[in-house]
Amino acid sequence: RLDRVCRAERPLCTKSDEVRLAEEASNKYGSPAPTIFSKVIDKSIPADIIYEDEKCLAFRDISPKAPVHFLVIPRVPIPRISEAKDDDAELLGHLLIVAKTVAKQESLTEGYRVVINDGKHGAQSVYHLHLHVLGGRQLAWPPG
Ligand code: TR5
Repeated sequence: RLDRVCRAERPLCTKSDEVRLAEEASNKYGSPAPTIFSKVIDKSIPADIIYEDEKCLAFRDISPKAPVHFLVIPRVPIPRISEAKDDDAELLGHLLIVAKTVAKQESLTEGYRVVINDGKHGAQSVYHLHLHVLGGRQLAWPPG
């Protein structure tokens, strides 16, 4: 992405690149490529949304890997956990609290698993940060 190239090779940046950097600095994540989850957030595609507030929403995974499998996503498009910033700490904590609240709402009284996949080795397929919450059956450990 251009912003990363510019940061890595700053002396080669043109003035317009600098303007772009300044604009992006005022918008913490610049303009990451919108993913399918942006369309879930703006409701331009249907999803089974089971919780929402001003910071995040939770919806059922379209390809569930357990009897209960939902995702919790922030409204701001942080691409992946490895790109979260220190000042995202409150938001990240909020996502965990929402995961817990919705798990209770889903009656996962015997326990559940919260997973964040990051990047290629983590098998992340959608680059909009999301917590998976899986439950309703005995889960194995370790994951594959
Ligand atoms: O592999 P990672 O961790 O990135 O997980 C992405 C998850 O998004 C997978 O479990 C997919 O099944 C799920 N997914 C993908 C789509 C989608 C979805 N869950 C709900 N609704 C979805 N829509 C409408 N479209 C998708 N492409």
